[in-house]
Amino acid sequence: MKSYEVNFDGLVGPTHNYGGLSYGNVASQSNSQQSSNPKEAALQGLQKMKALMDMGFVQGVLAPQERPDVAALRNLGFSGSDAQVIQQAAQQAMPLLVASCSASSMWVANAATVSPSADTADGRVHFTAANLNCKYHRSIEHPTTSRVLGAMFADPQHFAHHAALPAVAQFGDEGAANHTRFCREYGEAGVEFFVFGRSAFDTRYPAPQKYPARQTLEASQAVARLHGLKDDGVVYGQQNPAVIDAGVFHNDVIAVGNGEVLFYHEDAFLNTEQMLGELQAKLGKLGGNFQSVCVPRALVSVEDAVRSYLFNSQLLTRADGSMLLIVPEECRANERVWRYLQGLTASGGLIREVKVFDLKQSMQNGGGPACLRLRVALNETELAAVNPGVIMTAPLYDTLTQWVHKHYRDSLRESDLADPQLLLECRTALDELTQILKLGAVYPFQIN
Ligand code: SUG
Repeated sequence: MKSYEVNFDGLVGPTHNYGGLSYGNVASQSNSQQSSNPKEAALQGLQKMKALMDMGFVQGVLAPQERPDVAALRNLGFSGSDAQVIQQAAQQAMPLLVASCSASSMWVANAATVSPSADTADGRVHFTAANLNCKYHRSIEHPTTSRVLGAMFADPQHFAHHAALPAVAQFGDEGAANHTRFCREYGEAGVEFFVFGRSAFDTRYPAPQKYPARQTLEASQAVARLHGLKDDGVVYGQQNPAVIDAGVFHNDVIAVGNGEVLFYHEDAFLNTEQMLGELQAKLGKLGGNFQSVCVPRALVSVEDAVRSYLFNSQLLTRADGSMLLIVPEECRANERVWRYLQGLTASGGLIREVKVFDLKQSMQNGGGPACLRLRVALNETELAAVNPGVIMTAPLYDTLTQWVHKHYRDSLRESDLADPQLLLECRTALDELTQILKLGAVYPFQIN
């Protein structure tokens, strides 16, 4: 049976802004308080989706969340009408209003961890929503994420959904950003590679000194158990704590994998040789041939990797079996990274082509091409069971583009977040969106 890796990209929400909310994420911190352009952000994302669809890849779309999150503000003690809740928060606790307005759900690589049916004990595709416990503004995403994923992958015969792990730091889980799957064909059993930043219970594992390690080993192990993965189909690897302290807050900022290939930076992991050996042995048992492409620090420093987001790229298999790398414009702007990429494609190796996308609005908050997509490997039957409203087509692209032009502002600053009109604009836009994507009622304002 034919199988696909479908990229579901997060549609940027109408409140996209630069809140400086993510300690340890260099871009988020350094662009704090800049004026954002939500319309441009959403259009940049849509253009990437359209380009991949035009290249022949199956592309999906994942809806943004209701922001400002008035219910979250009510949980923190603000009361009255929705407009009063926002007004009180603006007067008494602006950081909480900013957090409740973040459009961070666009980075859907953090929405969930997904295991394809070929890997799981019950032969269904499993999803565990990420608790995103490290940052308050992200920790409020998972209830709506679960509803949206439930509306997209609704058929219980093919899809199993797990609630987010317990909301404590010991089970900090950031989803697919720290999860990669290696396989021969997407529909065949593969090896799922979970990368963690620290252990919550075992002091033998080192931890970063400066910035938080967002993913724990225990969270990754719990997800593997929930999904019914076999020990032979799982490898755990630890991120090098030094790179977390250099701004690598998720593993997808320093490594990316696809098919049988891992593309990574020399400094990305601890015990790299042992880990690569395990990946090779386990994929080998499944008949696969694990291959790795290491980028040496002598050619690209960790700092250049973080600045350019070289590894936050999408590594895609083309029809002829060769690979294509989708990178952000910032890679072309960095002389050393661009030279490396030109050498890489000219070398006749696995990665033959590089395509550049302008995703500046998202990049300024630390979200590159790979952050914006959630990969779901599906066989033909499963693909047919996905809600067809969320699969990108030329008419859907046109409809979504018009929808963005109709509803989005082209400038947003912190002071605009207190405008009660913004809430109404967002709800009107999202209500229309649920009809366009045929999601049913998924937002708090539609349910309560
Ligand atoms: O969680 N930035 C996100 C970026 C997530 C990137 N995702 C992956 N690497 N997969 C984060 O740090 C910044 C929001 C702000 O500052 O306004 C933010 O949440």
